[in-house]
Amino acid sequence: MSDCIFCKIVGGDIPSAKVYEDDYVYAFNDIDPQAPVHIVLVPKKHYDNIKDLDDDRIKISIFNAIQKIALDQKLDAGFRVVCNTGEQGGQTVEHLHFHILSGRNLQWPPG
Ligand code: D5M
Repeated sequence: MSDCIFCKIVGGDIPSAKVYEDDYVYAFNDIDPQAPVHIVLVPKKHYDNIKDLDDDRIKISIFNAIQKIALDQKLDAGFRVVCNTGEQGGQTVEHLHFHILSGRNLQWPPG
């Protein structure tokens, strides 16, 4: 989608600090980190949210990427994966994405 921030990041039109990439997903450091490690993982193809994701190859890539990032970044003390969805879920960018947060004690339940 031409007006989507994350599509522009995937396409290289907006700069990002790349953490991981494969054929289907791209991960980069969040611009407004909520923890010492805060990575955003997105499918390269635009989906508004997880309800629209219809491609099993991308579903597999997402889980694969989370595992690889956790290992590569040595998130051994723990981490959290968050997929804010919709208005009540706190989603502000309407391109499916997963936050990977680590490096501090994360509270539960979230606010
Ligand atoms: O999270 C959307 C997230 O996207 C939020 O944590 C900021 C991040 N963001 C927005 N623009 C950028 C750019 N340009 N680079 C890196 N990170 C960015 P949500 O779950 O929708 O609230």
